[in-house]
Amino acid sequence: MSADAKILNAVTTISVEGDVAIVTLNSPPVNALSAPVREGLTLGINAALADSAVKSVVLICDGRTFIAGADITEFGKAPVGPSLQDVQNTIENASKPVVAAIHGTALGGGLEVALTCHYRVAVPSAKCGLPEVNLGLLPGAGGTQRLPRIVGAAKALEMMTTGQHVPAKACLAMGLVDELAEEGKLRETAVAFAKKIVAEGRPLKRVRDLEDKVLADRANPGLFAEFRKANARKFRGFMAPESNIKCIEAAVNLPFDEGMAVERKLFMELMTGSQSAAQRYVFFAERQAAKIPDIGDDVAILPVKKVGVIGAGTMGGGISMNFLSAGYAVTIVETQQAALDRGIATIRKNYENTAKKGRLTQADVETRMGLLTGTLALEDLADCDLIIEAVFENMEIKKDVFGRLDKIAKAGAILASNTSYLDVNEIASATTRPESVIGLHFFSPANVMRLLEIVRGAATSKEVIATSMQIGKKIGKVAVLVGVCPGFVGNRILSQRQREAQKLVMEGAMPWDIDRVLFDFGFPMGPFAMSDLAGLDIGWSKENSKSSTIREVLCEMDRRGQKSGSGYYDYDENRNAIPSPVVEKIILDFAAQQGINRRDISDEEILERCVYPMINEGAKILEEGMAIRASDVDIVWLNGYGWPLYRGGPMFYGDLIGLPKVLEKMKTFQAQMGEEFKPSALLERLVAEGKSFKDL
Ligand code: 3H9
Repeated sequence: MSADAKILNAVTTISVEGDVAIVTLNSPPVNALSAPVREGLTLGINAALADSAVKSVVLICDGRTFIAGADITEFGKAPVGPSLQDVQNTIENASKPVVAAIHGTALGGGLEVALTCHYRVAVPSAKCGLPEVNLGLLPGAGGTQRLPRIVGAAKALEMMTTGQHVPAKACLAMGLVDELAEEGKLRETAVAFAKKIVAEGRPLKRVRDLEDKVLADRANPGLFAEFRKANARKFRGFMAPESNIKCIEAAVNLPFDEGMAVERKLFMELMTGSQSAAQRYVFFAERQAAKIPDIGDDVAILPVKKVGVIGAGTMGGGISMNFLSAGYAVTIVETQQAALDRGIATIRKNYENTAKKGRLTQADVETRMGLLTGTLALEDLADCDLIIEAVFENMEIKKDVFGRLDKIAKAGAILASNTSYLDVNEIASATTRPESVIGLHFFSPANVMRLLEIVRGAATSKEVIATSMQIGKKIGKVAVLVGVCPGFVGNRILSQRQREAQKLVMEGAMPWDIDRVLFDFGFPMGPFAMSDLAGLDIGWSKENSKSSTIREVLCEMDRRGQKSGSGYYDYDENRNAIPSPVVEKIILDFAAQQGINRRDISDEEILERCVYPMINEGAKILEEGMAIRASDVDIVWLNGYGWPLYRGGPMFYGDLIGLPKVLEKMKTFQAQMGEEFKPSALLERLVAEGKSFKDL
């Protein structure tokens, strides 16, 4: 705050430099448009207009960012203070030019405020975006009508349906920003710019009055149909992208005020719907997952520079790529030279494929590969700060590796297992330093999937946990802390769904019925299509195969999934899955052999049988303290297993449909089919108390 600044309210000051008034907002953490910020903006602009010595106004923010949007925590509550629209009208209709000075991010309502300013100046590191779509919304403060008027429909479609944060340079190129300031010199540049436009007598440029871009778009009616078609798969199930598109269509085809009415109507529809509620919940849930109640900021973070990875297979290679991409030196260990060479070649090939798509430069590829060392000697991991084991999923092998690591690794090194199922405490018992042992469960493909389950052993130290959480963030993962139990959170819940899917197939459904129901629910694919993709022969061997399950029979017939051309499905030359009469016959034969009277199974039953036991298992996980909070379970399923974002995760979904309904169905299934459906004590308790998971 400059010395002569006048305080307008708790978050706003105004100062005058020459004939430029500078209105500064300071509302940490992200200057969101809360009631005090809206009030401060109104006071600031009005004070500047009332001061006859002032000829122009700069709107700037203190702290890490320009206004990052509406205050999401206010959504659904009774409105307080001036409305955002009133604030925007005050700015846009001001008789003196208002310049937005942007650093950090101008997002959502923040960019919409900047769009009511007459000009925009930004530092190169700044980014602008309308990310409402990611909250299941659309920009509801005129952004849908103003953005197309300034950048055209094509760019608006891209920005608003992806929510991307566009760098200032690109904003300058598309006219969204009028001038770039040197980094660190935003305030003086914006003030100089404001003086310049006054001196040059430039008009008060109101974006709402711009017409040339939308007129040009009106001449291209195919634009919207093509965009919808090109993105149909990506937008499947989501309501917000289509509503955003409709608003941009309105901007192109209707006068401003009519377009605003369309925006308002569609915004309210989304805002009151369950999809946006789910997506807003996920926004906070992701941030919440990073917070561990018994680990405060005072816990020391261990220095990690060098990473060792044991195993150069698909998993070890993918794990290594995460670290190489984030700039860590990685040593990867294999037992055979050929396997090591193959692993390293695959890493290079993956990077080169990314480079071919233009998402990396060849120099980036070389930098990353330059950080990688391959070796056959475990001893070469002696100077690593973090060692991740990704060997075969077998307790004896893992214990042997950890026993050897214990003798090799330097004191204080973090020893991590990528086990997806095994007991991390037992693995730790093979060392003399269980406090340094932790589970880091990556999901395949490990260089792509966002989820990282961090498994806290009984003795794992707080420093090791805090460091692992931070590393997860650095390598771009969503890290969730879980406890030691078979399958941890993700696979433990998955096993419920898999069990029911297999049972349903015997009872009367076909794999494609189950896949269709789960696909329609919003999963990218159902369990059988997934098995075909992953390969039915994972963990299968010819010698031990006894035709005792459908999967074994399929593998014995060399129907091992997509890679062998058939599995649960047949595949055409374009890899389209086709229900297989062969598989149908195998299933019917199996059922007949077991004396099962097959019956018609409704889609509703398929969904309830697959999903309710997952919710129930999530409740057991919470009751046992294997996850810190219900939303952590949801984050696992959203980021590791393709749970549809707009349904918020299994626990959110349970709350949405109502826990009494889930409990009642579980009891009915229990009576019909046995103890696999026994309701968890937590579920019973919550229902008895009239509560839901969100109340925990
Ligand atoms: C909108 O604008 C609707 C309008 O069109 C229509 C209105 C009528 N509100 O992410 P971080 C909190 S919709 C409230 O860790 P970073 C966040 O929870 C909005 N709180 O920091 C966290 O709290 P805590 C459109 C918010 O540096 C803290 O700030 N805008 C909001 O990694 C730090 O956040 C968006 O969707 C908010 N809007 O990233 C932008 N934003 O410390 C959403 C953040 O207690 N925000 N918080 O956990 C972001 O994308 C990132 O926060 C940002 C900073 C990039 C800004």
